Amino acid sequence: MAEAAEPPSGGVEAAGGRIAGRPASSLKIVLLGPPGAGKGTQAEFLARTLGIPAISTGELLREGAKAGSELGRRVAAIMTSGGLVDDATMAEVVRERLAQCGGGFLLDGYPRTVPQAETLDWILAGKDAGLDGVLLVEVPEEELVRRTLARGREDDREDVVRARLRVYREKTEPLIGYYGARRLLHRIDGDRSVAEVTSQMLDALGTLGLRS
Ligand code: B4P
Repeated sequence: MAEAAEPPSGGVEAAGGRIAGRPASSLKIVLLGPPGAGKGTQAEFLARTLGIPAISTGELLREGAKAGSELGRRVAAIMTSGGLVDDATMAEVVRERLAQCGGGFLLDGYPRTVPQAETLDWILAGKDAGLDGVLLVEVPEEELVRRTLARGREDDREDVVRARLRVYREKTEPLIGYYGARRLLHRIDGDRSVAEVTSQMLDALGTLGLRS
């Protein structure tokens, strides 16, 4: 079982630095992984380090639900039951948010289905850009259940967490093959301390472009 700890601050590129010969601020990264894998935890630190915005679709939906917006009212029940919000709604949410990004970004929690990945490819093609890498955070199921129950969000009840894991296996896991075939996938052992997971991610980002 991994212990949460402060991420490393030494030896990493500062915002405005370069990664694999490119300005870190131009990187377009996706964080993929099951619920509770630590995507949000890592996204915050990585985004700050690279100088790019972290875009969490879960957070955008929760904000909408809290504010009682039309979108929020539509998605609140789906989220509390552990289901996925429909692809068309998510396309709208992500297209709007990405339109505000000039350079790079870190997407946390999107895409979660193959149609969402196709939508993202389509949005990026319109910007004459493509993804630089996909970091897949892998954690054993019992540790995921332990972490999410300890987190205690509204959708972190055991029955809901198990339902979300089933949805992940059925709808999101196919993305491993989708991005693997495009040589974008980097596997990260998420069952380590927060700092160790961050280090693996920075190492993986340092190899971007070396495999093509
Ligand atoms: P999200 O908000 O994306 O939440 P998550 O996947 O559950 O969590 P995450 O992996 O970010 O884990 P965290 O860092 O918090 O999704 C929520 C819901 O929104 C979805 O179920 C769905 O309904 C909807 N949704 C979102 N995007 C969608 C999309 N694209 N399509 C359709 N629906 C969508 O870490 C978890 C806990 O572990 C924390 O308490 C943390 O402190 C701890 N932790 C983290 N790293 C650790 C480590 N290394 N060791 C020990 N503990 C650690």
